[in-house]
Amino acid sequence: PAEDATHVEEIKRLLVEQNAVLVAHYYTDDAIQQLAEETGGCVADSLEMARFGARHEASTLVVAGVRFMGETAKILSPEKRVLMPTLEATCSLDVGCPEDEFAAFCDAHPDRTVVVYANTSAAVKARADWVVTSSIAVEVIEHLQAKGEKILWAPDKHLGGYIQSKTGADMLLWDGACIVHEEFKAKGVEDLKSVYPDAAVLVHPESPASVVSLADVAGSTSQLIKAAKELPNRELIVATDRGIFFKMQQAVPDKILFEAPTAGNGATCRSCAHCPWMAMNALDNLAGALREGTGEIHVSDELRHQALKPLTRMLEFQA
Ligand code: CIZ
Ligand code: SF4
Repeated sequence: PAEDATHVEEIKRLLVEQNAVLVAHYYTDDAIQQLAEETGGCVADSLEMARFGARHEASTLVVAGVRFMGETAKILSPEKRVLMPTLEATCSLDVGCPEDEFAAFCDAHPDRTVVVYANTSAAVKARADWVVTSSIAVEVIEHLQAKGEKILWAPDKHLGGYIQSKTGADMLLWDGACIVHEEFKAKGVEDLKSVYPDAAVLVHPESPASVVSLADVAGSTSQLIKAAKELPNRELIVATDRGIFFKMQQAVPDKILFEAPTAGNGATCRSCAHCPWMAMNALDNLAGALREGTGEIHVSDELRHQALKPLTRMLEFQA
């Protein structure tokens, strides 16, 4: 619509005027991902968003995603102004792991190395020995296991269980889940697979184990896009937020992508596999943030220093 075009022009102008760059997650709306691409920003998973933002010479980062992504950007780039289209965009993993309860859990298990998923608040990261994203979680846990360490893992129990099954590590799991991925149903994937027997199944490991067990490839968003390119299959059944289809279809224009069903009867639910918090990022509030300077992320110096340690471990481990 005309209104969108007006917002797009305004955002492009403000990005230049304010020496700002747009960093967007794969799960945001197509229009936002497209704008990030067109303006020299990036569309990525949370690890690459953080790296890109830290390396970029812009003085303002506009982070289209959810709260923890903005916080991570600020922790890694304290000298930059970090804006988000809305500060209301959170994550069920973050919400389900409050700092006080998490600290008590850690205190009760002092013999364990604390590894937290990136989808957590700065305060929870501050309590951790390691932060990981789903792209490198298995490798980090293998590394710790080789040193004989026992793990306390938070917050995603499905991802934790998946890593445990891959590595055999001793992991104590926090009871958290992603409300989007938890909805995928094995029965629905099996039914779809019976209609398209040659389709490969791609699953993000925030999904239940019964769904991951059907996967030809389980991995992070960036790993799933890579797999879509490398697999010979022409048809792909994809169990992750449908925002990923924008970049995945670009990567494999000739392949047919199916959303994995979120209902047991095999019917594809058009609205379930989309994160309600990612969906809060829109062209109008993005333009508003740049115009008014709203949605700025602040992290106290103390918290920043504490959270930087486990984040730096992650970045250095991968480098
Ligand atoms: O589910 C999410 O929020 C993911 C996959 C985040 C990320 O990019 O690691
Ligand atoms: Fe959190 Fe799930 Fe949304 Fe990702 S998709 S931000 S894990 S609720």
